Amino acid sequence: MTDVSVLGLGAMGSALATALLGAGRSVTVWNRTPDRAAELVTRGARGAGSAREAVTASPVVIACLLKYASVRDTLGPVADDLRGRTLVNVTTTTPNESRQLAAWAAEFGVSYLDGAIMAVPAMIGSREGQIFYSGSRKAYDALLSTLDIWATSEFHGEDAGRASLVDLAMLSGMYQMFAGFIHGAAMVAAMGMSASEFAARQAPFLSAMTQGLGGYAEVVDGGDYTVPGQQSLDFSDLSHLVRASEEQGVDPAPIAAVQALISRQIDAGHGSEGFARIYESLRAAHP
Ligand code: FVH
Repeated sequence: MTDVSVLGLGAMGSALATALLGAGRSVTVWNRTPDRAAELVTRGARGAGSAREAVTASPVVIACLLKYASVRDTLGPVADDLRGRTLVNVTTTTPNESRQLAAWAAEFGVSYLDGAIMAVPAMIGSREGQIFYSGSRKAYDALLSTLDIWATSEFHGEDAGRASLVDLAMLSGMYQMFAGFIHGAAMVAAMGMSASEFAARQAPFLSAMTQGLGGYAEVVDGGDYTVPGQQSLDFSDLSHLVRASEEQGVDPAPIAAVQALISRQIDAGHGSEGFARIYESLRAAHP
C-alpha cells in the first residue's frame, strides 16, 4: 500500500505527484500512456500497470485527467475498487459534471472531494497557488495536511460543484481580459505598434482599473443601479469603440459583445443608470 495514488500524469498530474514525493508521501502513479510514469518512478513513485492496480494501492486516489469524459472512462470500470476510498478529482469539470461525479461516487460508497486548481504546474508545491475544494467536508479535513503540500487550500462547501463554479467564473474574467488585450493589440497593429509595446502600456492600465471591481460589486450586491456617482450606461455607450475597430479592419467581436449588453439595458430605458446594470442583461440571458 502507498499513501496516495495519482491517476493522470500530464503536466499537472506529474507536478502533483512530484510534490507529494518531495513531501515524503509514498505515491503510486498511473497514466494511460505508460511512458509518462517513467520519470516519477525513478524519483521513487511506484508504477501501476493499470488504473485498477493504482486505485487499489492507496486509500486516497487523485484523478488529474483531461476532462470529465476521461474521468468517467478511467474510473467507471473500477468503481467497485474505489469503494471505501477517497477520490479527489482535480480534473477541470463544469459544476454539474462535478455534482454528477459526486453522485456517482456516493453510489459506490466513495468519499468525494472536487478540486479546482488555480495554478500552473510550476506553482505546485508553493503557497502561491490556490486550490479550491468542495464536496465531502470530512474528506477535506482528513486530507488537509496532504492537500496543503500542493498549494493554499480553500474549502467552498459541501455542494461538489461550487469549487468548479468559482474556478470557471474566475477564468471567465481572465480570458475576457486576455481577449480584450489581444483585440486592442490588433487595433494598434494597424498603425505599426507591436503587441509588446501595447502590452507595456496596457498592463499597468488594467492593473489600475481593477481598483474599480469593488465598486461595481457593491452596486451589484446592493441591486440599486441608480446609486449616484456611477458612470451611466448612456456615457458608457461603446459604439465608437466598435466603429474604431471596424475602421482598422479588425473584428470588433469582443467589444461588440459588451456593447450588446449595454444596448439591451439602454433600449429597455435604463440609460441613466450605472454600467453595472449590464449584470441584468446577463441574468436575463440565463434566468
Ligand atoms: N496545466 C495547467 O496549467 C492547468 C491548471 C488548471 C487546472 N488544469 C487542469 O488539470 C487537468 C490536467 O491538466 P494537465 O495540464 O495535466 O493536462 P495534460 O498535460 O494534457 O494531461 C492530460 C492527462 O489526461 C490523460 N487523459 C486524457 N484523456 C484520457 C482518457 N480518455 N483516459 C485516460 N487518461 C486520459 C492524459 O493521458 P495520456 O494522453 O498521457 O495517455 C494525461 O495524463 C485538466 O483538467 C486541466 O484543465 C491544468
